[in-house]
Amino acid sequence: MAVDLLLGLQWGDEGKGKIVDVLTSKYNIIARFQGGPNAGHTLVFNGKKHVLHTIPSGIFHKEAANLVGNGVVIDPVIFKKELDKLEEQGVDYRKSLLISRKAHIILPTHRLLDAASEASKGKAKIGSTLKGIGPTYMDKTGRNGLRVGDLELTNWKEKYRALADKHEAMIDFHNVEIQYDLAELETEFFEAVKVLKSLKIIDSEEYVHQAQKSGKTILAEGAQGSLLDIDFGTYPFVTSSNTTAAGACTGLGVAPNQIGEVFGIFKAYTTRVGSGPFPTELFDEDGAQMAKIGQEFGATTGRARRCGWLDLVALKYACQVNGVTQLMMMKADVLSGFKTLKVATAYTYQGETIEHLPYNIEPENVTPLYKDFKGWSEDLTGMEDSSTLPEALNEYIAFLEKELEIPITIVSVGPDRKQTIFR
Ligand code: 2SA
Ligand code: MG
Repeated sequence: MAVDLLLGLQWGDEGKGKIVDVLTSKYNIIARFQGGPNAGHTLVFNGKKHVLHTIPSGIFHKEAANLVGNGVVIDPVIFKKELDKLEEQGVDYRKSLLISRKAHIILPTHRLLDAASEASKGKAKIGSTLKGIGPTYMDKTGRNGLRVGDLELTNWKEKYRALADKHEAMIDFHNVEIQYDLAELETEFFEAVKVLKSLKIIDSEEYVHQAQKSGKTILAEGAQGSLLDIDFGTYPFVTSSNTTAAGACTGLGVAPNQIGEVFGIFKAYTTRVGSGPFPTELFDEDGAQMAKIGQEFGATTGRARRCGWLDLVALKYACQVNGVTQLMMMKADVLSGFKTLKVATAYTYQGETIEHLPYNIEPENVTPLYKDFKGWSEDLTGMEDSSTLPEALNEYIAFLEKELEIPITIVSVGPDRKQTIFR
């Protein structure tokens, strides 16, 4: 069986967690393939909100297996907290949660290094979630990392110590004030490692391969968004993994010719949390309305998200890089009540009109060109059927489908599982 992918097409927070949860009943295995606890995947059902960071969004479904793939970076401390929360809610994760031996471990000193690196950059900081993501992937590609499989070796603490000592020297090198008590952080870390080691640790690429051979269905769950991809995002204001489709191949061991559907998730408008260029960003009442109605705050850090109009130039680029086969439009309900909606269809770049994403989309380089759409006033949050959607919204959707040449198969009209309209 081919592996289906679900990816964010913007700067993250598109609502991937919600859709994975909605689709999980169709899959045997849900697998995360990149990122780590920088992610915040929000699920709402039975009147309750759940936020997952490292654990796949299929965990609330008893029948599904949930795999943390080799491309993911795991902070045992945050992971343990997530497990504790699941336990409180009566979720029996021991049978269904699987962890790749080849996933890398985030050390306490990786978090400190992240903080030191950001502090040393001053105004040019990335706006990292400070979860140690960048430094951990640096150690992975630098061939110094500690992996889950290492924890099974008797001398893993020696490897840990050598790496942590090196990190301390690197923190000093940044020459910024970082307050920390490493002994305290390590006590918490070693406790959490024990918990991690008690889980089902597997050779995940073999597991995925056998699952495919035996006809099991797999959904790969992306984290962050395509414009935060280390290669194709707005570098250096990106995360440190491949958030795009190719990341699922390297982050799970799935061959490229084994990819099936690619579900591209996007918000009906755009948000970004952290630094970096955002051509359609709004600094007016419209932006404030999106932030307020859409409750646009980081699910991991609580930071306010920046808001703006939908950017079709960037969205086309993301569809192209990922090979999206179906689109899913989120938070359509948040746009109710706007008199006019705008979609950026091109940019003015160096005096010319362009329709592709150029190398540099800093505000001084690009000016978005907008097409106006009539808004709608109807409250969508109680709607259950696509036939009830307002005409103006249908026109908005039809325009996007025509421009992107990909069908929009889901329109989300609220955070709850039930507020999902299939088309
Ligand atoms: P990092 O932590 O080193 O990966 O940060 C690098 C950039 O990537 C952005 N980033 C994110 N953007 C949106 N959502 C993310 N997850 C959380 C959420 C974020 C939060 O779901 O709301 O709570 O603030 C996420 N993770 C990383 C980050 O903002 C940097 O721009
Ligand atoms: Mg999020």
